[in-house]
Amino acid sequence: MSEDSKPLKSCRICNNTNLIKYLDLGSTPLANAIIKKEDLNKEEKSFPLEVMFCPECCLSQLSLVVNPKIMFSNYPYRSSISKTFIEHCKEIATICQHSYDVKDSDLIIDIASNDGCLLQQFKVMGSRVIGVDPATNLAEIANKNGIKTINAFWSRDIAERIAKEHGHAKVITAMNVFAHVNDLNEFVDGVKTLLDKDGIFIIEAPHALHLIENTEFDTIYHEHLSYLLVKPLEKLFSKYNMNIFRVDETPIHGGSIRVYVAHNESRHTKDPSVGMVTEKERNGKLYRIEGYQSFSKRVEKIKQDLNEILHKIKNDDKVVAAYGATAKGNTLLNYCKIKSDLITFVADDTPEKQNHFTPGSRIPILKSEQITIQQPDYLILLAWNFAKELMKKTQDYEKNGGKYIIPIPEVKVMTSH
Ligand code: DWN
Repeated sequence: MSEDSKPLKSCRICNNTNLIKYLDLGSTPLANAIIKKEDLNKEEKSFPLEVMFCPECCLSQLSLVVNPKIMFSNYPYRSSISKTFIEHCKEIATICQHSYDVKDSDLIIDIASNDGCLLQQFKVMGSRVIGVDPATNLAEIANKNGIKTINAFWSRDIAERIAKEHGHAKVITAMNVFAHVNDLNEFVDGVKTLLDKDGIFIIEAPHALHLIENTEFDTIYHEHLSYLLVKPLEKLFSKYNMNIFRVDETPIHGGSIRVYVAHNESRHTKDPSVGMVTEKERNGKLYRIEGYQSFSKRVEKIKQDLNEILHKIKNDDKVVAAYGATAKGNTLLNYCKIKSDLITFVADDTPEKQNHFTPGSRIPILKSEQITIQQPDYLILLAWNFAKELMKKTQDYEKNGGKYIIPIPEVKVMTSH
């Protein structure tokens, strides 16, 4: 793909061309395109951000595909910053060890392995691990940490290369990447090629059920091409003689599904969890466009409420800062048209993000020690999905009278207890 972006022509799972738009967040810069100080005078690229529903297979997807090379070749997000996520990775490795008999000699592949956060847990267990990640900066960090990482986008070629050099994989994981992929056929083809006959492929991604029910519209940005339900995924894997045999629901990232996939001829049998989750999707009216029609109104209300509260705080001569220079935060700030006159700085513990500015809203990103130093009156948790961890980290701030603002599912001022 040479151009910066291209319109979506048809559904990426069932090729249906009659897609229905149900949300338009306007034009926004890329969510992780943080800005260096010396580039503040440069114009930023913005792209339309619209969500379409496929009435055939029920997949929600963006109307536009931004060139992944622009978004992922150098990536400022580090999975290991959050202790909650490290614990989460331990849980996944333990499930594989205990429930699927992963042994020392087994090969574990993590697609979009970031800084090696998940593979570290499998390595500790003694497994052979290989990561694949397109971000050169992250692959460098992972390799330095002893996690063998191939710096490339996942593809059938990469899968064949690994199979030739290392054999087939017992477990292939794809954490927070499946929703980022445009060509799902190439992606699944690669997985099918490398996965052992009784191997398991595990996808984890935000569940569109929570996106809609909890108005988590800030998780909509150009990196997230698809908003996943189990039903369309079942349709996709059936095309590859593969099937979903288990689905776990997990609260991570605002509510995610962990989907376990295997070859049809494998020894894995379907358990009731799959039907239970599709039942929830059906009861949530997510298989018909009607289930999405109140969404944009609820999104609009959050914009209104957040602006009201931030302007009132400003009029009271009080100061607001934020914690978590998140991708989702950039959708929220840019859609709500909130800038540095309302939020003085965003704290973040990711070294790659510090001393940069947020895309569009151009708020300075500083070290989190500034929360104690500057003691703002309010702290908006843009990483609301890690609210518990952030509140624990800022107990002194709260003891000194600080208050938290949580923007999703509805704007609330709150304390940790
Ligand atoms: O899918 C994606 C998810 C998994 O991660 C990616 N496309 C992009 C990214 O989205 P995000 O930036 O909205 O994710 P998080 O995980 O909510 O980001 C948390 C941010 O908060 C990071 O920048 C790190 C920061 N943080 C921190 O500074 N101190 C987080 C914690 C827990 C902390 O203690």
